[in-house]
Amino acid sequence: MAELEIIGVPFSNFVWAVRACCEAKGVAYTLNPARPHSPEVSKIHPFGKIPAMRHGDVTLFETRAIIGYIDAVFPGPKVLPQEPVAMAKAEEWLSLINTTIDQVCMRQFIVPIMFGKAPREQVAPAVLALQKQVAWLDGALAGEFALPMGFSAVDADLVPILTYINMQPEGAAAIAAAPNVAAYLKRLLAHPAMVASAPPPRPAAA
Ligand SMILES: N[C@@H](CCC(=O)N[C@@H](CS)C(=O)NCC(=O)O)C(=O)O
Repeated sequence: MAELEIIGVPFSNFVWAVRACCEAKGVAYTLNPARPHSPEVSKIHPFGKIPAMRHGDVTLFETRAIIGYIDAVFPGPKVLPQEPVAMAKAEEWLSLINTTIDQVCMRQFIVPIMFGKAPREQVAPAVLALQKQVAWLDGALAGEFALPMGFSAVDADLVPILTYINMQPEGAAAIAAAPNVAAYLKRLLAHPAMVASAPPPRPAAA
């Protein structure tokens, strides 16, 4: 089978999610640590975002599409449920994470602080929104988690975002006030798929 190439810097939360799914399935891949808007990425993603993927003649962009392709084409444990209700629940979570939680936690909070060096007061609205999201997650993770698969694409998608916000005092405080989220993050961060795909320490100026 052709070589699978995951394209994108490893400290991207979405690149981490795709790599975690590969690790969970035992799928071999090459990581091409290209930055957003680099020629390798822009050849595939119309707006230069990461991750992108190449597998033989197949190129893909968008995390959800890449994970779906890998889960369908490669052997190994499924990271997306097959049963209709569980599948719809997973899609519900993935959509929520990719469109709403990522927007607040990564685009409006982590990226301005860590990459843009934005002053703290500039991200105050995002902190309020993040606190609401983490509080909601705490309730959602309280009962029986909707996806009893041991490890799924939902975990791969959510854990990197929670990890990044936990590195900042405002995010760490929100997680500390949410015991179910804190326990979930601790448990999932120890999962071999998350450990094997974890990004190296972030470069000083990224
Ligand atoms: N909807 C895309 C979002 C990808 C995305 O936002 N990637 C970030 C890095 S985590 C990126 O490339 N940012 C650069 C930019 O938006 O210009 C997906 O699910 O893959």
